[in-house]
Amino acid sequence: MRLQGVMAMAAWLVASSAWAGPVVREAAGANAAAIQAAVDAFRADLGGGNNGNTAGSQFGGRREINWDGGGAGANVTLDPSPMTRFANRGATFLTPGSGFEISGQPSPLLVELNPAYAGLFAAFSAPRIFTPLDSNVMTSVFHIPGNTAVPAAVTGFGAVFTNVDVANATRLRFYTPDGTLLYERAVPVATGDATLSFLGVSFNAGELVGRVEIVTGNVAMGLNEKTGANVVAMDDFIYGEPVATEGLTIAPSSTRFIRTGQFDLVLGIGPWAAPLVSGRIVYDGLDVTATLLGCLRPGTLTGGGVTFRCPLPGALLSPGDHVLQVELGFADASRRRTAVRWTVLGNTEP
Ligand SMILES: [Ca+2]
Repeated sequence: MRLQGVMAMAAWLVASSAWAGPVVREAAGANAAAIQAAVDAFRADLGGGNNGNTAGSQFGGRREINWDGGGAGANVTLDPSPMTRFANRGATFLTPGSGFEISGQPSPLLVELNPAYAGLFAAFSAPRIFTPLDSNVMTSVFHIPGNTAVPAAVTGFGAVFTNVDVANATRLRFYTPDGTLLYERAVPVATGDATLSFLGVSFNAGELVGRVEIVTGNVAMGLNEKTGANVVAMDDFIYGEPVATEGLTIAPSSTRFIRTGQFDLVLGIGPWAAPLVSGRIVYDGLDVTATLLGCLRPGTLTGGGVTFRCPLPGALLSPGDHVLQVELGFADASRRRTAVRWTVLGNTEP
């Protein structure tokens, strides 16, 4: 039985094509119309509707933040880091700076930070925009909507930027749930003032994003723009529905390795409240659940959870990038999902 499982796995490990990679939607230009099609294409890539402020992880769809609550009459809104104002949409924001600002009265486009910013920024969704303060770096971490205690992951993230003048400075960095850099890309430039840029990246081979790092321009807000200095603000955030990663681990974790001998694929599932009713395992975009069920053996109980182990010949992993995602469903309709990205440098020793 186990041998059959390993033989079947040999077929899918070798047959799987290379990592499908990211799906990139990007655009830049003088106004909202210049990026609207890219924004809409990214929403379509994520699939489903906008889940708004609905508590709990929904099946499919996305979340959005346009910063426009309170409308044109709202005053400047300041938040500390971590910023949990949008915890009900499953995202919390961190910065090494002093906090965050959502623009508002007396000057809706951040002009109160520096009078020289008059005419520099534009909103994609009017009237309010967003920035970290005293830093041009921030991070978005994901959790179950309405519950910051349960970490989660998404299938994609995108943001609107305004005044991206300098190439390669403004960037998005996507990290796996276990903390490895999955993908990085610069936001496209639109020369001139009050321009808009959009970058949205989703993943279609099972990759998951536990954290996104955002770099806006090359100086913190408040400084003057001068030769070589580029101040960039943000508008709409759009991201896939956060699904819990809690208590779910895959070993080997995301890493680069040279695989030579036999290795154990180990799935760890922490304690759960309701019976496990479904499971799905995806390798490089292919459903390999049936194959793995023929190989996985229950292992040691760990603090109320359980591990499953499948011994594999290491030579089966072909060189290149590979993604393994595990998703579990429970009788209380909750889900857990996580994924690793393995970069195999070679399958033979010199
Ligand atoms: Ca807005």
